[in-house]
Amino acid sequence: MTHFSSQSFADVRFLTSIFDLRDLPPPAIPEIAFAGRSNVGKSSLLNRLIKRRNLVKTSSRPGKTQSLNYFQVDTCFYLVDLPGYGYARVSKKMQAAWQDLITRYLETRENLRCVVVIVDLRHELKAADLQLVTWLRQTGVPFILVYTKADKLSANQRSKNAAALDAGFGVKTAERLVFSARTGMGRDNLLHALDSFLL
Ligand SMILES: Nc1nc2c(ncn2[C@@H]2O[C@H](COP(=O)(O)OP(=O)(O)O)[C@@H](O)[C@H]2O)c(=O)[nH]1
Ligand SMILES: [Mg+2]
Repeated sequence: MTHFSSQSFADVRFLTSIFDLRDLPPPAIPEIAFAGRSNVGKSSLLNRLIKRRNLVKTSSRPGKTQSLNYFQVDTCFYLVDLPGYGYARVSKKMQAAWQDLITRYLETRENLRCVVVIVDLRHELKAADLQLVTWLRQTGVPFILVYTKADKLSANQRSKNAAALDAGFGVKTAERLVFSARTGMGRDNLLHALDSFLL
């Protein structure tokens, strides 16, 4: 059994894009989902995690990923890139459809072990992120918060912003980590955290 902390992702492959939950792969192996606002750096985080340059397509054009994108790591688990939320320039109807898809997925997916909620360390607490975290708590879905794009801030600003976000989300230091897809900062911590959900 391969675990995250082995850090060897011998075989990571794109499996499928899901637009309809009836098409989800069989829940035969555990999965970890990655959620966040559009353009937060979700795909970049995934690529850094699996050490693939651009297996997960990144884009400077927000609001692009509209499907659940499945990646399979060896025969052991799935990583799921969820559609980004909170992109103002898509219609309200479209946003509602996305939210409905994600909510139903998170509520019903039996092999889902953890949701990685990714937020931008540079920004103040956003309502949509707090809403998701609150909902995950209420629903009882395990999650971990990742504050990303840390390379864009000084060490001082990092701790200041992280403390403000901690207070806003109501999390302890152990329930979140600081990350950078650009430098790889926080990667090991994230691997260890995810490992504990896969055991
Ligand atoms: N400096 C820096 N830029 C990042 C980081 N993560 C993502 N980006 C940039 O942010 C933009 C959006 O990234 P992407 O991964 O496509 O975001 P997604 O929409 O959440 O999947 C791209 O231009 C990335 O290069 C990071 O940790 N540091
Ligand atoms: Mg993306």
